[in-house]
Amino acid sequence: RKPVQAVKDVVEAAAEKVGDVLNPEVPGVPGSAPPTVDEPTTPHEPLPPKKEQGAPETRTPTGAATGVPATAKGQQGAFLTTAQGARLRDTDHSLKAGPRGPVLLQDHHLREKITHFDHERIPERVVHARGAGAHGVFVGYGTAERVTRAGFLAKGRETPVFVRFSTVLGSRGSADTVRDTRGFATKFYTDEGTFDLVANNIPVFFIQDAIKFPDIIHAGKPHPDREIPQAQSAHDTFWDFVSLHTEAQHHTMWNMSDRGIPRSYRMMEGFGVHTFRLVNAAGETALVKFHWKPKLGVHSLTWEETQMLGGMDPDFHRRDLYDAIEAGAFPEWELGLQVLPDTPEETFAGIDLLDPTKIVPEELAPVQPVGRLTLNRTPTNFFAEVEQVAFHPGHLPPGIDVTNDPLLQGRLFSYVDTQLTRLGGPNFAQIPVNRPHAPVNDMLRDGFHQHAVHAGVAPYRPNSLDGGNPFPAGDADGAFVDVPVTVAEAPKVRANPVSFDDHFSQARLFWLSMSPVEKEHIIRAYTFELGKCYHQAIRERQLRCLANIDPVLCAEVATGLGLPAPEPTVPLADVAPSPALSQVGREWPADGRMVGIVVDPAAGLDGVGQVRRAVFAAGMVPLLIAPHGGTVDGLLVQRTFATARSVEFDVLLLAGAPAPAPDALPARDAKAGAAAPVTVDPRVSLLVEECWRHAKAIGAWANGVGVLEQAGVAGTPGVVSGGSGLDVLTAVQRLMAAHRVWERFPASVA
Ligand code: HDE
Repeated sequence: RKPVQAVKDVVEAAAEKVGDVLNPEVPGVPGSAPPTVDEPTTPHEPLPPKKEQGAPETRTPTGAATGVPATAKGQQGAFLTTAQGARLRDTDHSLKAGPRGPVLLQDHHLREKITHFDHERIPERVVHARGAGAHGVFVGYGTAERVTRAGFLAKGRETPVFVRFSTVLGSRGSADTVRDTRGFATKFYTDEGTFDLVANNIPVFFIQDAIKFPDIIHAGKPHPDREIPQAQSAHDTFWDFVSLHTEAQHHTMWNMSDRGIPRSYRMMEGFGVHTFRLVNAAGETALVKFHWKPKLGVHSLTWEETQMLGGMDPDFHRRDLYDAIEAGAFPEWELGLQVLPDTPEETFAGIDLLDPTKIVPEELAPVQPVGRLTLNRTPTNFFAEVEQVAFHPGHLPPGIDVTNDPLLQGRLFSYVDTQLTRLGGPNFAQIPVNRPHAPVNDMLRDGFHQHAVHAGVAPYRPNSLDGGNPFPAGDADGAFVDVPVTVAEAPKVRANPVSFDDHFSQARLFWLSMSPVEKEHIIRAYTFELGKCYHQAIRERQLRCLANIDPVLCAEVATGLGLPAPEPTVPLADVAPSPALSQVGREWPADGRMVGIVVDPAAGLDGVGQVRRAVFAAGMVPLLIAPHGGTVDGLLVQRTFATARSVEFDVLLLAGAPAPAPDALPARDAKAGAAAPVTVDPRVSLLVEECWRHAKAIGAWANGVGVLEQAGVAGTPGVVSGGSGLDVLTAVQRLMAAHRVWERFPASVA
């Protein structure tokens, strides 16, 4: 039995008993309530670490041998000390010449405390500043042995990992649900050295050569004069650049699609973007594209949900990730490989594999699963782990090598370079979260923030004084393999291969692969974003790009902008759609989804306890919504009508029809002076209206059915009522497999 599964079982068992894993403070249930916090008058032991948060690589070592008590965590202990360990008598008053006198320069504690505080911030990442991370484990399937010697892919091999998800454009405090590309960077602590798969949730990039990176980022970041807008692409400089720099059109199309607004980090694909080269034990090579496939499927928010969340819960994705992990609904992905023959041309089915603006459709080269990633532990300290983690596409284990993709080549320089500023020197690999789990025996010495105490006198090779150590490894010792590819004899130029000039065919392929509702969303996104530009010339130029992608898309966006649709300037590409690119039309497990359950204490909670247990058993998370906090019929209330908002739930169940509370906002009907009496609390009606508008499944039983009537949604697609609570849940679960009730969205294009 895998430890991950065991943990999940324990959490689920506790959930059964406790009734709610997200709010474990149920009085009287052993282990559910957090330890009581003593009054802060006498020294006492610190609170124990949270369950399942033992991270050997990030903690102060503990145990008898070290003399550090098991409860020690970072700098904690019973008594406050200075940074040098001297116990302090007072940390609330500066040392002064009398109670009304000036502060004395000799107050070393004041100066230490303030000085350290003054330097608490480090520069945020120049891109991908906003992110969230978690620990987990990767288990290989053994299916990749034929193509790579990388040991962590061996059957059953478990490798600890740390993953950081991010948005690209916003600063550290920006909202999670903005329209943007998402980062999906994974650090595999393999026993052959760290492997960083620094991926995105979009398989192509804006540019083909790293030298353009400052250009696209300067264009996407806030305008230099007013520093707005934050974390947005809906502005002039972004569209100015992408309309002039047409190789960006494919990536931009993905951003304008539902992929740009994921429902959750747990429901995103990941892509290595570049083609990498694999080498097996026999020295044979293959080209490869890396894919992460989420167990829960690929799902998105609606545009209106993202807007609402920006205000109501800017931390939505971060919270979603941590809540899911702490609830035991561990997010999972399969790592998959598209294996492509390593030919001298480095092309596949006419697609240039060195061009990072191109995908290889899965229908042409299937994604073959080689292992499973499970995230099962939240960080202990956000700064220490998530902020200080340092990824680098050049951190590769033996068996994986780079190609000449000019975007990848530039990245190989950039990632170390940026850490020198961000983490303050060359020793960032010694920061706990960055420490390899493979033994390190380098000859790198000194520098800022050197934590190692290197023994020996000869950090150079060859030497005789340290016994000749360290020795270079050979093939038999698992040395890294630089695949000896032939470098073509060619003139030194600043130029791209001609194949890189095709900027529109795959944007068209993506567009043609979308379902009508997804096409509608793309049209609306372009119309919104271009509508936010101030300069007409930029809108017109982008319409000319769209004309080269698809005339229907172009015409629809032009209509929305009130502009004429231009004619294409290049022939439309003759491409076959790739159904794998669509998010609509498949079925997925509903695990880890949030199920809001509205109850009416006045009418009793008949059947609600049973439904909650069934929701847990199905791996989902129930949240009870009641007029007030506390408990209702012994069940814990997680959300009140004041704190619940539809955007938090994937599905809404109505077990009652609570009457309007005296403090409720006036209902629409009341404002309009309509004759129909308002019998349901308007905040509940609003929940229903919003869930309906966002095409979420809605179910009601008992009195709850009355709410559907009041909201005018009874009998419409995706709204289930009648029978017992369990019958309704079963019907709703069936609907959830498609993620949304797609037919509720209007679609003007075929
Ligand atoms: Fe990055 N990128 N990038 N990038 N990137 C960074 O490194 C860069 C690119 C990606 O959670 C920076 O440590 C260049 C593609 C992720 O810590 C920086 C180019 C892909 C993250 C950098 C690219 C990515 C970064 C900023 C063009 C998808 C967040 C802070 C050649 C395959 C990692 C840092 C984390 C972060 C440079 C393009 C993914 C400046 C020069 C393509 C997920 O080094």
